[in-house]
Amino acid sequence: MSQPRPTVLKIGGSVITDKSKELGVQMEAISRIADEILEANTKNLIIVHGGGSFGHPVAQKHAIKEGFKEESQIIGFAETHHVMTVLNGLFMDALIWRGIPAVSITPSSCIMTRNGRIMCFEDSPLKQLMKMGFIPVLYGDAVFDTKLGFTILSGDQLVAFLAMRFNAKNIVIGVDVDGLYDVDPKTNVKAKMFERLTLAELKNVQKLLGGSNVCDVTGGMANKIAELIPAVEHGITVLMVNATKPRYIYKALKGERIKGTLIEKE
Ligand code: IP8
Repeated sequence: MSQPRPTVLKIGGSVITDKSKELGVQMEAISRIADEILEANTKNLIIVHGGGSFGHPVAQKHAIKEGFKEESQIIGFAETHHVMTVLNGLFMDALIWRGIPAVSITPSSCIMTRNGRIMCFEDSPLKQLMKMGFIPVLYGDAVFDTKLGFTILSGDQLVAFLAMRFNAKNIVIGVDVDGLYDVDPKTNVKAKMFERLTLAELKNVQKLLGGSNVCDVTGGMANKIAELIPAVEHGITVLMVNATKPRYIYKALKGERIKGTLIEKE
């Protein structure tokens, strides 16, 4: 029997961490989201989470994204990767102790980038996990790069890559705002949320958006859009919802009607 096309779920770092303090975790959010994932019981799910106040401040401090330039960055790379494994461990705890068969896949061990773009991905373990009914969990990570020595791979690049590689049906992006806006809703009360966007409209929105204003080495909302465009071109539906609100991830995974931004090719 052929397997259903996967769903790729991204949980933003701003949802599961407290971006106002370094290494601040939002354990309640992690637990609630794990409950929602358990209840939704989505077949063929791949989960990716972001770095939030774990990966970003450490990566920024040591300029890891810019690549290897000096010896002092070596410990910075190790620290960045380590704090991501710590955050991933907290997320994995919440999933596994609820009986969700989640298995963590460490991006720095199976992915190499070239100038920041995924160049090779050893995906046999991930394929095997999926075939056997496990839920792979990946995350934005410090990775090795053939040109830069090392860099930062964003969870967003990973989400789009995995969705295309595994011919996903849809991508659900859980963020800390209600969807995609014309301007940053955290700093502009007049911000207008898009309920539905076609690919052509998304490309226009991309031009409107700047980077995020909090510590985010991978470029915030504008980068998110840039990464998603190829996936939408591929025919993959994207739904962006507020994962800080209870039941939104559950409903998004179940395909229920929900406030958020739906992005489709046409
Ligand atoms: O939060 C970046 O992942 P993102 C992870 O998905 C690190 O952009 C290590 C900064």
